[in-house]
Amino acid sequence: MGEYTNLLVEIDSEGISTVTINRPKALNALNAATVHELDQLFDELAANDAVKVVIVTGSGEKSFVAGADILEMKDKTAVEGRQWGQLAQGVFNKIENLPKPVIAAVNGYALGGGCELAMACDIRIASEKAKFGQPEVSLGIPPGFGGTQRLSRLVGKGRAKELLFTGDMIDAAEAYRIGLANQVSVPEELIGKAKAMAQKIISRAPIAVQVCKTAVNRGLDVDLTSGIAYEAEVFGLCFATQDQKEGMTAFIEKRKANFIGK
Ligand code: CO8
Repeated sequence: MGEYTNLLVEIDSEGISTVTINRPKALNALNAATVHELDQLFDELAANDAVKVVIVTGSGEKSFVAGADILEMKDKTAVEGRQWGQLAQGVFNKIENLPKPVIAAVNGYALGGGCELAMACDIRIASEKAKFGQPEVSLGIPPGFGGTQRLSRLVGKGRAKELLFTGDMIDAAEAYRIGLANQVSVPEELIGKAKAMAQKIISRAPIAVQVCKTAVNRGLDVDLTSGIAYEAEVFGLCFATQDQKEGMTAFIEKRKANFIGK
């Protein structure tokens, strides 16, 4: 793996890579250097067969990611602002489309670009200390890293607009209630919970899991008829995998399946 200044990267023997955004002095705010590092890292994670599931978290107890770096952004021109938004959007799209599951372990503030990063992940587990919000309108801008699009897809139009228009922060319980967080954990168990979920996913048939991810993502971009048609295609293709034969044989033989990802 490459060398990173603002990211801590671990890969354990089970295939779980834990990526920690590490700029604690700025509450892990995303500056351009960090976004470029994420871009490079997610290419590496995609290409590394030893990595099965990725967990994204923030360093320290207080913050996941407190947004895009406001100091770096303040004097941007319109053209630079658009380039900055497109850069991060591209990286977040890469995370969303990584052919492996990505779990956000939201340990604290997930604001602005931090909430958008969490939403680009497949699943969000929130610490009881987590706070979510899109406070951009207090800074004179709308969200620019996918927030206006992903928030409404996750929590619905009305709730998304309320959060976007008011800039209010919500706690983990409210995030769970509206479907922004999948689970809430006591802070000490957050990473353990994320790893337990990762282990469970790793024990399932990898190609089937990957196909679920792609089908859900693609389906939300197209009409239902096209999404259903895509599902039929990938459903059929999975019958060409050894894991499909293994999974069904194991069921019939009343034993645990041993998946190989082929
Ligand atoms: N950028 C830069 N520095 C930050 C950021 C940030 N987003 N957030 C916190 N910091 C820094 C503070 O400046 C402070 O630094 P210093 O110690 O040098 O003064 C340090 O982190 C600690 O922060 P606080 O002292 O403010 O800590 P508090 O516990 O008092 O407050 C908060 C914590 C509530 C999280 C507070 O720091 C805060 O409100 N932060 C900003 C949150 C925010 O508005 N985020 C959204 C940013 S905009 C964004 O993400 C837009 C993305 C899309 C851009 C599209 C462009 C086209």
